Amino acid sequence: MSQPNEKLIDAKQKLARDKAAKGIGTGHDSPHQRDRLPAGQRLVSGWPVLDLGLQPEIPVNEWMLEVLGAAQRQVFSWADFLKLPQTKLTTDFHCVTSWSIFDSRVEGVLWSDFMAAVKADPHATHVMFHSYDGYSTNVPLKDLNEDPQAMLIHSWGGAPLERIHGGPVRGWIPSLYAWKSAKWVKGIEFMLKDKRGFWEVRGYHNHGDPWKEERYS
Ligand SMILES: Nc1nc2c(c(=O)[nH]1)N[C@H]1C(S)=C(S)[C@@H](COP(=O)(O)O)O[C@H]1N2
Ligand SMILES: [Mo]
Repeated sequence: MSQPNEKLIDAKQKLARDKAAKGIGTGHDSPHQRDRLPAGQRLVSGWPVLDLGLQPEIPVNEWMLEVLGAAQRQVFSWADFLKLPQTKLTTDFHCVTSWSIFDSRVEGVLWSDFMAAVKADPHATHVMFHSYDGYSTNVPLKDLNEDPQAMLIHSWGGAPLERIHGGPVRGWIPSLYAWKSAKWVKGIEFMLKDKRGFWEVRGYHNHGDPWKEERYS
């Protein structure tokens, strides 16, 4: 398939708008206590696949990661990316559609190590992740910098990240709902002010903290 699945996108957008209109899942105060399973989530055994109906295939020798926006432009090839410090972590992952998975063994580059390798404008406040399927998602730099598990991953469960899950490289931000973890990442844009990404303009919450149930807005 070479076109996004518009029916699916419209249905998800409608669901988000309906819930938001009823005040469901629009966020609530919570002491930021990190119950391991956030409210409204259930643990699943497999790892579901969600996308826009496109699963781009990018061979690693063609894969590139561009740093753009309020930063010195930089392009990482696959080899460049693997030269950055590599870290293995075991983390949880929570999707707004209510599934959660525990104990994913992931490997890749910690956000803090990525930041050390790029020259971002110190005034940048947000990042837009851009993907090979046309997807995008915005994340405050504060969340990335304060999540010690925020990464760009290339491996999951001890094997290369499968294409269906965003390989060669995807974002991995366990402190936010999974839609903030862009699959098939091709660009990281530093921004001096916030701008909404693909789902954020279609009724999803702008922030997406699972422990505050920031699902829709
Ligand atoms: N490039 C891209 N990244 C994406 C998406 C997408 O459609 N395209 N979907 C998001 C959503 S809504 C979710 S829930 C997770 C799903 O990741 P998974 O398919 O590996 O479970 O990826 C997120 N990242
Ligand atoms: Mo999602």
